[in-house]
Amino acid sequence: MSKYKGKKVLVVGFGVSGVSVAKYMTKQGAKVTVTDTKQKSELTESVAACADLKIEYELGKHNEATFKAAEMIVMSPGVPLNIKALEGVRELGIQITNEIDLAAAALKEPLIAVSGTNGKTTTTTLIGEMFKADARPAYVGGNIGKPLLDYLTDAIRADVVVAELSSFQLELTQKVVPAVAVITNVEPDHLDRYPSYEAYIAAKKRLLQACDKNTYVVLNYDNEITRSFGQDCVGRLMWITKKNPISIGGAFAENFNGCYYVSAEKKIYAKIFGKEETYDVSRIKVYGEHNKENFMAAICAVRAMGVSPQAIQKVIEEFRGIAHRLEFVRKKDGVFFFNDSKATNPQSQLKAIGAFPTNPIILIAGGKDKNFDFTPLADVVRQRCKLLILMGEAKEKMNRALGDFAETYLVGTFEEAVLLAFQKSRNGDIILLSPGCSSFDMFRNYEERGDYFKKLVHQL
Ligand code: UMA
Repeated sequence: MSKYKGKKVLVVGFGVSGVSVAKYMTKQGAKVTVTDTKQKSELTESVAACADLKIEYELGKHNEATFKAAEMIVMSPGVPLNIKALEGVRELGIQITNEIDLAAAALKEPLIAVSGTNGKTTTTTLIGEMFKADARPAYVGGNIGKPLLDYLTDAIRADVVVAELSSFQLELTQKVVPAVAVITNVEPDHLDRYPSYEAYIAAKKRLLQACDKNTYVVLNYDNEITRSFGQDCVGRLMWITKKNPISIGGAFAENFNGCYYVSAEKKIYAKIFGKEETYDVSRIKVYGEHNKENFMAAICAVRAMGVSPQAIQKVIEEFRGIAHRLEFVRKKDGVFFFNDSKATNPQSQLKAIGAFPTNPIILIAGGKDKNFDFTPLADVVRQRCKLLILMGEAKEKMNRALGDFAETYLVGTFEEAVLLAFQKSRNGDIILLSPGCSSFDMFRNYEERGDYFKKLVHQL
């Protein structure tokens, strides 16, 4: 019998994650109540997805009494933990958890957990593809958009579960003990949710703290924060770096375990627990040098789990990237359009601009500000962007930080931004949507923003 049978479970937030929890918990025999600050009329998709389930609804508000009456509260990642209704709940001893932790507690298969500020979706996808190329089924979910609990509710069978985990999802995890943990990098993000950058780093570090001595831990040596995480790693550490370990020297070079990339040779060298291999990355089809880091992280993760080097090489040559991440949309009148809607922080924008070292760039940016400092972009904007087109809530702030470094236009609508970019473009230019902000001021999510951009571009 399920330990949740008859339990009063409150699901907070009724988006993708909340729906998944509601389905799982009703199947387990729990008494499920769903609360969301949105009205029922704004939640039609979620309500329809759960139409057959016996659920109580409290919509349009979060009622403190409902929180206090619950025996277990399951938070959606987008709901901050400082909402008023949660005050005083902990003292009552009510368990507060999330979808990821519920899944981790019930999973029988090894879990490969991937976090980091940038590159985690690509790395997660690559890991899944590498397993697939080795004829080993993998379930790929988490922050990538497919809830982990669906794997259990739908009784899917796979050899491994690969989960992209955001800092929001890690805030409440207790039961996650990954077989492999990857942290791609940590850079400023979500500063609207966290009181400080340190608090955001601490949330990311929870993945490291979840590891035990058997966990393979993959960290990026070239990122200051993840490099420092190495000191606190209790698991089997593997590094990724774009430097030759010999140039770093000392014990690091002697005991090197992981992957390093040699740009002049276009090769990734892997030294993984005594096994040495070389991967040729001269024919990869995705834009941007930063992708080498994603490939290295994925190679470490899957080699730790025994995926064959042949399967890995096949994916290196065939992988075409993920939607909304430096995605090539179209070439029109000699102008190239790229959709990088997934770039929701300035570091990610830097990588996007850096992916095009020669052609002039018309950058479309802006959206909902997450309390970022955009001044670190000034240099690349000056060097690489011939035009800046700014929109959304953050446009004035971005203009103050970057407007002096390229010809800049502030526009009112997304349509205007795309049209103006095209009017101002010439043969050989790159029109790049890389917002550096979240999309919530104008869209439901970055996917909707990217899809709309692609639609407008195809209409030109
Ligand atoms: N809500 C409340 N009370 C609040 C705040 C929000 O009830 O105080 C409600 C909203 O009205 C809405 C619901 O919560 O109906 C939305 O919940 P959510 O924001 O957790 O979104 P989900 O649809 O459940 O999707 C979540 C993740 N979203 C966020 O973390 C913001 C998805 O990551 C994830 O794919 C999905 O669970 C499955 O795991 C998206 C994301 O933007 C892609 N992630 C951030 C990022 O990558 O930067 C972290």
